This record gives sequence, C-alpha cells and structure tokens, in this order.
Amino acid sequence: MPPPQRPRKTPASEAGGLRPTAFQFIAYDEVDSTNTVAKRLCAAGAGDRTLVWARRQTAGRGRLQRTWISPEGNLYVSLILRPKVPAREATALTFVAAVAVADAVAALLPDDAPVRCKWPNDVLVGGKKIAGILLESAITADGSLEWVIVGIGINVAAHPPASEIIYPATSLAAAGAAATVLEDVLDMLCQRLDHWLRRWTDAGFAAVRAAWMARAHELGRPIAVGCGGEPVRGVFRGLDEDGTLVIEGDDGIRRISVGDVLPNQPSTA
Ligand code: BT5
Repeated sequence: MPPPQRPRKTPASEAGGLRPTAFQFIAYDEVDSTNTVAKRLCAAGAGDRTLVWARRQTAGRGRLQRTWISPEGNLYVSLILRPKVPAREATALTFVAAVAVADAVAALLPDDAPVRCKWPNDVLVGGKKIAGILLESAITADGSLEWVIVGIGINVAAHPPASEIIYPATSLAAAGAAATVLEDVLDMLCQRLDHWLRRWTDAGFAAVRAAWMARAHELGRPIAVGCGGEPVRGVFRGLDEDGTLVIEGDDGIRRISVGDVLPNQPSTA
C-alpha cells in the first residue's frame, strides 16, 4: 500500500491572500493526481467548491489516459463541484474553466500576450500549450449529476520539451510573466474561476461561450481535428450551444464532440 497522502493544514489563510470564502482548500505536497484525490474526497462526501491543490503529482493525467507532466513549480488543482444542472450540461464546465484559466494567465503576462483557448480543453500562449483541463464526472442511478471534478494544470515555472509531447508547450516563466509565485497564480485562478462559475450560473452557457469564442484559437481558419481515424479538416466555425466544435469542410458542416485540434501542418490544399 502506498503511504497515505497527507494534506497540509494551512492553505487558504497562508497562501498569499487567497479569498477563503470562494473555495474550501485542501493542499498537499505530493499526490498521484489531484483529480484522483478529488474523486476519493467526492466519495467521502466532499462539498461543492472544495479545491484540491498539490505541489507535485507523480501520476498527473490528461484525457484518454495520457500523462500530464507535473514537476514541482507548476500549478495542479482539482475543483470539486456539485452543480444542480442536468448531466448533459456538465461539459460547459470545461469552457468555464478554460476562460477562467485564460483570464488568469492573461492577467499575469504582459498586456499583448496572445492568450487563446484551443478546443476543447487547452489554453495556449503564442500557439503553445500553457494549461490543460481534465473534466471528470459521476452520474447517479436516476441520471442526475452527482459531482464534477475540474482538474487544471498550468505550467508556471517549467514546460516539457517538444520531444515529450504532442503539442508545443510553454510556461508563464517562458512567456514573460513578471511573477511566478505559485500562490499568486492560484489566487488569480481562484478569482477568475469564481467569476466565471457565477457567470455560468447567472447568465448560462451563452455568456461563457461568447467569452471562449472571443479568445478562440484559429476561429475562421483551417484546422485539422483528430477524433480517431483520418483527421477531419475544414474551417473552424465555432462552438455549438453545448460546446461541440463546428467545422466546415468541402462536404459541409460537421460537428465534433470528442477530439483534439491538431498542431498546424503545412497546408496540403
Ligand atoms: C489535458 O489533457 O490537457 C488535461 C491536463 C489536465 C492536468 C491537470 S493537473 C491537475 C489535475 N490532476 C490531473 O491528474 N490532471 C489534472 P490532454 O488534452 O489529453 O493533453 C495531454 C497531452 O498534453 C499529453 O499527451 C502531452 O502530449 C501534453 N502534455 C503533458 N504534460 C504537459 C505539460 N505539462 N504542458 C504541456 N503539455 C503537456
């Protein structure tokens, strides 16, 4: 049995002026994955807006069993939510998190930093991935949403070399952030998450979608989307009402709900 992962008892009050009312913090030095810890906490009854933070992950996860490279110095959090919405609306939270992360990253970088949201779950700076989001959820026997975990990784001090990843990466430090103190990054992220969660509740997905589209990577331009088999190619037309990607190819409009926008290749057209 691995040794138990012990939370530190200090987080919100000692972590650089975090607003203690917005989220209930549980901080760790090292975990396997903050999403995995959050799942265990959900099973033990953790409440809405519990936020798990770890300084290191030994088994950070992306989607589809991919690895999230997680050295010390970057930010790893998982937010537990218990939203009272139909289960099909949970995917909106990927976009809520993306606009919150993009806002936070933009606030920490020079004014002209090109911060973009890449469908479905990435934030880019200058075309390089600075953050990823991993949404996991559980549905009760009667079909309602039991919990959603929004896992967020932000490269603060370091990013993986090109040889280890599919999409080029960057970090706040590499992109020119004046300060890369983790507590400051976390504080900014919490402020923007709080804001966008409220917007989603008050104004619905339309408001989140509009903010996401205003920062969308490659909107109106040719993209290739990997979703099993040959990539789907066409012009990125935006998001549907539920976050589905809309792409216009030679054979008309297609909607894709699961996949990855691939790195730009030299055009074959
Ligand atoms: C993601 O998956 O981008 C979601 C990443 C979520 C990570 C957070 S950290 C806190 C919480 N706890 C977890 O265990 N996970 C969440 P995906 O779109 O599948 O992208 C994964 C791919 O990104 C990998 O296959 C690599 O190619 C690349 N990658 C891995 N580590 C990276 C990093 N630190 N920076 C940039 N790209 C990375």
